[in-house]
Amino acid sequence: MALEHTPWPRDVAARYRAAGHWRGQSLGALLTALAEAHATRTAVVGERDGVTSRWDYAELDQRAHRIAAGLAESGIRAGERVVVQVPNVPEFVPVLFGLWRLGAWPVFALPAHRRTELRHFAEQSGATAILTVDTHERHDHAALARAVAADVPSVRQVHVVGSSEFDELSATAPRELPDPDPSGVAFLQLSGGSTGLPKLIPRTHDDYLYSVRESARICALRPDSVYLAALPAAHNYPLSSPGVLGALHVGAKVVLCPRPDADTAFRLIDREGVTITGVVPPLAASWVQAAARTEHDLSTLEVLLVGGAKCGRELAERIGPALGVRLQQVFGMAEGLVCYTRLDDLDDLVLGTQGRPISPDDEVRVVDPENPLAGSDDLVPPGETGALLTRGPYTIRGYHRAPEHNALAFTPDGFYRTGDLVRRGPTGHLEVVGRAKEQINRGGEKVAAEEVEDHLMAHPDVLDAAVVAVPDEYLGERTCAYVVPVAGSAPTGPALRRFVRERGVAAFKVPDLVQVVAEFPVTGVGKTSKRELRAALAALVRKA
Ligand code: OOB
Repeated sequence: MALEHTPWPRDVAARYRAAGHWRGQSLGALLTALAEAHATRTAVVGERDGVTSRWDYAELDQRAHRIAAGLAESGIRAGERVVVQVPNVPEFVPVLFGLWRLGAWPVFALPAHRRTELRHFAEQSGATAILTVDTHERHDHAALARAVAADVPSVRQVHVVGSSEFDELSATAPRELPDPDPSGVAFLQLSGGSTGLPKLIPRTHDDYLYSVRESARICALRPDSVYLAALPAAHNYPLSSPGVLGALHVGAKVVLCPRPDADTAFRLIDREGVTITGVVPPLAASWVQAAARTEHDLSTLEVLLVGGAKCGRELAERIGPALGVRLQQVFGMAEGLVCYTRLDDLDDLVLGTQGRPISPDDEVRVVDPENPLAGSDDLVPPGETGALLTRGPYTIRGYHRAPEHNALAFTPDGFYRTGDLVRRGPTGHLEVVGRAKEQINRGGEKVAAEEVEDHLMAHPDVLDAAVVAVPDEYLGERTCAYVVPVAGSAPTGPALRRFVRERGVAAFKVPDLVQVVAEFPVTGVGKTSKRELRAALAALVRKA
């Protein structure tokens, strides 16, 4: 187990327990407590195939018990990994709690992921099952899951929400199952990644529940709050910041939005009396525009969280007036650290920063941005830009089964190198000013340059490839792939884009632009430096 999960040092863990951050409650036990406290209050509202379901806490609890028992009966054991690719349908919630009750670890795929990514998640986690839906947005997810199961020997089962098999499984009589250790791993989240395919992030019951509880408090969730999960709920942000779990934690109502477009979201905000939701900046911009001409009543909406990518000041200033909400910026990462602007912060902080950490025990270092391995001795002066390092009671100490990557991604004393460039103000609020990692943030969707380069390099006509960010008015950034062809070949942009798509990857990773060039520029001493190459190309594109 040591390689799979790098635990916090014993004395540090004891400190987090003594401080009351880690309370020894499992996520399954949380639902039991919620069902006792709020039995008849509505917990989950969602739509699948045009049918709306509305479950109270007692029913959610029952469903989770039955799914846990059904999965146990089908042979899934505590500690096994289950790749979950379930979009925003109501079943998402009882499926999660069912797995948690059983002590199996969900591996959270996004609906956009395709064969290559799912295969990687299954292989990397050693998953024994995939849990999915039949179709979603015209894509056949059941067929995708079966194809992956055929490729990955450890995967023995595929369960499809909405199938008769799953209905039967969900009708299994509940049974007593031992409560998993709250200090153990509860699930694997995905990293945005900057090298190769996404890394898997082990989060424990204890650490996750701490971030959920504090997020709910910081976002002022109450039992009569209504949270709309507008983004795919499996992502850390809509799941826990404060998200689906934050809302459930206080006995509030969660509404799962099948698509994040303004028409769908506004309809649900109006119908369900939504009070709070979270979006990425491009979505915030489109909601701001749509609000001017909507016939839906948005007056119940109190707070709009915006994060996942930088929300520029201009957009930030438009959000409150256009939507009649208090803006709350959130800067977080699946690895842990989450920062929020506080609801009572001065406007200047709310509009101009990405917030401050959740916990007094979140440790933040802002270090020399030129030195990728900077640690404790390389702090920049207060207020200056540097690379953000962090450790704390809900930030992991290592990725799942990735010892070599861990040696680079974490300092010897356990700080996570976020790859973000920030400035820290006197109030502790952070302003995200850029990025040192080789990742493109496409409106909140993270694309690792190297991952796309590897796909391009697999094409027989491609000699070399470099993927860089291009500034984009709507998404913030888009991807541009620069390609040097093999002598005598002439690959075209459309052909290369099709090639990447057909390798079975999420559509958001297919390069937005492809430029075929004769050669990459070289540095003064004639060496090809990929880092400088990217900077030069990015500058070129910006000028154009
Ligand atoms: C969230 O999580 P991830 O894991 O998809 O991405 C994390 C990365 C950060 O390291 C940073 O580069 C970027 O996304 N990011 C932001 C940002 N929020 C995230 N960059 C600038 N401004 C922001 N407000 O994206 C995530 C997880 C939990 C809560 C919110 C977002």
